[in-house]
Amino acid sequence: MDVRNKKLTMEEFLEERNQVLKTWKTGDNPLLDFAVSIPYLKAIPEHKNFAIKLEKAKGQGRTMVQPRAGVPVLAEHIKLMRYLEQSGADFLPSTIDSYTRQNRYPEAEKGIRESEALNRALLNGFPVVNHGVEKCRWVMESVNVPLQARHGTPDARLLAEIIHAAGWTSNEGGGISYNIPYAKHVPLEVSIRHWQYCDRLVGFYEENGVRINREPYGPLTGTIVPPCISNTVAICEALLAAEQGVKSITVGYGMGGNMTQDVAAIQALQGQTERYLKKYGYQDVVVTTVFHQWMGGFPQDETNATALIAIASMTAAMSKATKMITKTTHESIGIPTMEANGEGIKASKFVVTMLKDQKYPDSAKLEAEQRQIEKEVDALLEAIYAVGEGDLAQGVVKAFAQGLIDVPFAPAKVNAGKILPARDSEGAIRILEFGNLAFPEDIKQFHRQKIEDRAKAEGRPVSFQMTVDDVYAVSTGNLIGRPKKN
Ligand code: 8ZB
Repeated sequence: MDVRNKKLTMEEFLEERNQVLKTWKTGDNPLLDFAVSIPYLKAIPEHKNFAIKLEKAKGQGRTMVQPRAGVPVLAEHIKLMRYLEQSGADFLPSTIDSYTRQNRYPEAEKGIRESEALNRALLNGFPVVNHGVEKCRWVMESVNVPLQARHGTPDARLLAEIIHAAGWTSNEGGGISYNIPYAKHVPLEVSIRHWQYCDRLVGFYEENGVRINREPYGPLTGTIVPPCISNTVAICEALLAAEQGVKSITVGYGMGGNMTQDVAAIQALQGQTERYLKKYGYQDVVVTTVFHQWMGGFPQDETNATALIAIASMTAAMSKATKMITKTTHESIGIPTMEANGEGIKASKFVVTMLKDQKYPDSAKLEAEQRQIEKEVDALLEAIYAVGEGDLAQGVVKAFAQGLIDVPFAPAKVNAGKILPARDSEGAIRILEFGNLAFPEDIKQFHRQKIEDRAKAEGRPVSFQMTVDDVYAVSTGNLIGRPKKN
């Protein structure tokens, strides 16, 4: 498959749509006719529209709070959504189960039936495709805040059709961010092409006066990902989405733990995404940001976990991220109970509300960190466009194949997996092994120096052991994986 960063024509889109809607029985539903879905979406009040509410939050400089949550049985899912809204969620998710993410609808069907029979959740999310448009509408009509699908699906075309027709005004994901961390064998050109369809669908709704938000998945593997890597992927997905007509894009970033680097990363992400969109001719896109509370291993102790949630909330609020995705005290165990999820929202919202009028102060150090990230992102994007001979989609495919851009700890075969991150002596995430990453020598030198300084402070050589120690550090209450002193 040859993928180009070019808007699908209406003919291409509609022809493909005919096929997509046939891939599972719930795709054959009159509610999926645009003549039905467009008026339905237009009638949704503004406070339940994801794009509009985000834009408002951006204008106010407020950080909105959103959990992750999803259970297989409809009535239970609605109860969960209502409870989380009551707990203070500004936006609601519906986390989709893993079978749906893999397009394994017969197994999802079985999971729903067994969950109903045993009165116990046997799927790890809400299977939207099997439930179909009508039931997804009920979910939306049962709450008073905007709804979004959150998943990890390389081919989310039918999923996107169903959720948007049901009035869910945001979809998370992207051709890179829902492939590299989530799949092993899906070619990048295939997932990019499928997400072009999802974006084209949103573009079509936008052309018809319906606002719909799209959110590339920022944290990637969630495991000490250097900000330049995740920001570059987010900007690529923003550009790919904008080409298909998307007008509301939320770029994301997963907390690293060094507060200066985290604030710098969010600020760089906001500004650089806007600049690149303008540079490539997309003038009227509203860009917002989402900060993900710590995505790596969590402490088991629930009080420690709450403390980590509070630090994350502080960083998000001070960075002025538009939205924050919350964690819970159950993170180290698995999917949280409804109650634990609500507590995570409450703790998070308490902190962002306390800090709503404060901003992380400008300083030479913050400025330097932001410039560093921007310089690295510029280098990576330049390499991507160069190898794609000006075409972003081609560039992304080839850049991953050559390791010019590389995501640490990712399962996908199409990812080189040669870079190794490690923290510096202040806990900022740097790069220890570059693989074939498209960095010029001066940037590499900066990273080497930072990690050498740490090594010296710890009295040990620079090595892969640092990376290993850093992966586990936060779960033990440390940011940096220092060797134990005896
Ligand atoms: C990449 C996202 C991982 C995070 C949470 C995990 C983890 C996954 C559900 C969920 C509540 C669900 N997560 N599925 N949280 N309900 N069905 O996503 O716990 O934090």
